[in-house]
Amino acid sequence: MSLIEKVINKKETSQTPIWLMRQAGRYLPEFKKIREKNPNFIKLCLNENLVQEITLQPLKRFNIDAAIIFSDILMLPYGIGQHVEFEKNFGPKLGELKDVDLSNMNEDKFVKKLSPVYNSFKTLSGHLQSKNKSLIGFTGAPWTILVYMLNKQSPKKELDSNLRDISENKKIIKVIIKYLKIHIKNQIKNGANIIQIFDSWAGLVENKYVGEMIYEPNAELVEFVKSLNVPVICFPRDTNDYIEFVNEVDPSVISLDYNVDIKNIVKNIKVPTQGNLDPNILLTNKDNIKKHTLNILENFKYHPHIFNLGHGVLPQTDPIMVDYLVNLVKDY
Ligand code: 1CP
Repeated sequence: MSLIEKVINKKETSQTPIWLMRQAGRYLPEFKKIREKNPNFIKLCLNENLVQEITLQPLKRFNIDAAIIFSDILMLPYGIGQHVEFEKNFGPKLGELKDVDLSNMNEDKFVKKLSPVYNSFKTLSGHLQSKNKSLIGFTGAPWTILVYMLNKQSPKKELDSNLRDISENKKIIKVIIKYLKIHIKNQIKNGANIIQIFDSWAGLVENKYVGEMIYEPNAELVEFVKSLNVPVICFPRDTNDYIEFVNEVDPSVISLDYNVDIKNIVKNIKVPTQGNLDPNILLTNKDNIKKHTLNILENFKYHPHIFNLGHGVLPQTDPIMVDYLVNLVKDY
């Protein structure tokens, strides 16, 4: 059993494992080199050899406890037939959802389209098992996927008008959940030991719709992952009540953003936690990184905890600072 699985299953607190959201990718020179030669991001996510190489890049550099598959939450809209591309210095650009012919989509077609992703899990899984490290699979949460599918690009800080029709949203979320379950099932079948569900835009939902747009869809997926005997980490970024989220959704682990009051969390949340160093801290200096890291470790000393950031590693991060952070946690 890997160290992360010990924290989750056995509530181990003697050693704190660490991995980082967005640990593979944009801040690593060895990734940028590959990316330059592969301008089509979707194609890159479907290139089994390169996915393996990129997924393992951070493990070659740092003493981290898990690999997260190099892929993207937008492989789901791609899989059901929505046009998805990534434009340099802009981000994702999606086609119209109304152009997607869902009556012509089914489980077999979807799995066939994403089969290179599942093959990558198979190869990586064998490799990581021998090193006793976890292989993390992931998806976006239904609401966050819906945001991209309807908004067709990254959202702004407030909710765009095309996302305000709640009954229409619920219909689309049903379809998203159907294919998310297929996507999760195939990741697990091919070797994912843990699933993380990214609800990166949970913070955009008005309070009165949090039940329908955040809690219920996450709870349905959590129950599904648990039924496959795999732990599930939820990351409802910027949601206004993590304690209520845990009570309603019951994830195996709750991943915290960097705005939460961790003392209150330790007091009121029983499930293992993950997080929550502000990724901007990695852009400062070693003394400051040490101060903030030790503060998090002290607060979670008696609570099962997986060290991570409060959101993804920023592109301008110096890998030397990441190495420094990992060693701090490992030497604690
Ligand atoms: O241009 C490039 O070089 C591509 C940059 C990039 C990378 C490296 C994108 C585009 N996606 C990824 C990989 C990725 N995405 C991973 C695997 C790597 C790892 O974590 O180590 C993961 C887990 C994701 C997840 C993801 N994609 C999320 C959830 C996490 C988060 O950051 O909130 C989201 C929202 C996306 C959408 C996405 N993918 C890429 C971009 C530029 C965006 C938009 C982000 C935004 O709207 O702010």
